Amino acid sequence: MGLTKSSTGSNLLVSDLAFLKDNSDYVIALAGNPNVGKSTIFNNLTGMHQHTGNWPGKTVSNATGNCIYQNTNFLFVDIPGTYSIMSNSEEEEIARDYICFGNPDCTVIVVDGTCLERNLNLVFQTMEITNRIVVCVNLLDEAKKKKININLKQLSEELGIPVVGTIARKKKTLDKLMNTIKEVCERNLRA
Ligand SMILES: Nc1nc2c(ncn2[C@@H]2O[C@H](COP(=O)(O)OP(=O)(O)O)[C@@H](O)[C@H]2O)c(=O)[nH]1
Ligand SMILES: [Mg+2]
Repeated sequence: MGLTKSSTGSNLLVSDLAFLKDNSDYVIALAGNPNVGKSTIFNNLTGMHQHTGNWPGKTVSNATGNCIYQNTNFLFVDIPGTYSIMSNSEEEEIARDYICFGNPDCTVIVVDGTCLERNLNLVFQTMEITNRIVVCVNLLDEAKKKKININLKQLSEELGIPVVGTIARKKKTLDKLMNTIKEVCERNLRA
């Protein structure tokens, strides 16, 4: 798509993250449209306190935090919300640079289960950049209230990538997500 590290000025970003990676086993990017629950998932997994809620500009830079799962140290990066890799705003540029050049071990695209279709744009764009990807269908409680039933297995088969359903506020629903992230990271080691 004609984007290079130097054209986007992201050289510094990539070297910064290479340094961060020294202390952890895997780096995991949390990406997705604004307001889908990325920071809620990030906070629940890392024990940190990123701002959550519905106001613009709340995550303007990449926040990082660690999560130890099954004796493995994962560094999570909560990147700003974005609708597209074709960025329009400062937040979207930060997100685009990270998705394209951050080279995480796994990119989790968090999507809103109440409006899946709109969210799939970013999933398709990211699939063109990496195959180390997990789709996290969040807000399943809200979807249920609206009588929206998502066939996660079929979605996974059609996309050809792992899909996990979550309710970000309920920590126990994040266990399957962690398990899947770990699998993707380890599969990559063997590949
Ligand atoms: N009901 C419900 N609310 C959620 C869920 N995940 C996040 N939220 C709420 O949705 C709002 C946006 O979440 P946030 O984590 O800030 O989204 P972000 O913009 O993607 O980082 C907050 O008020 C969260 O408490 C969920 O699974 N179910
Ligand atoms: Mg956020």
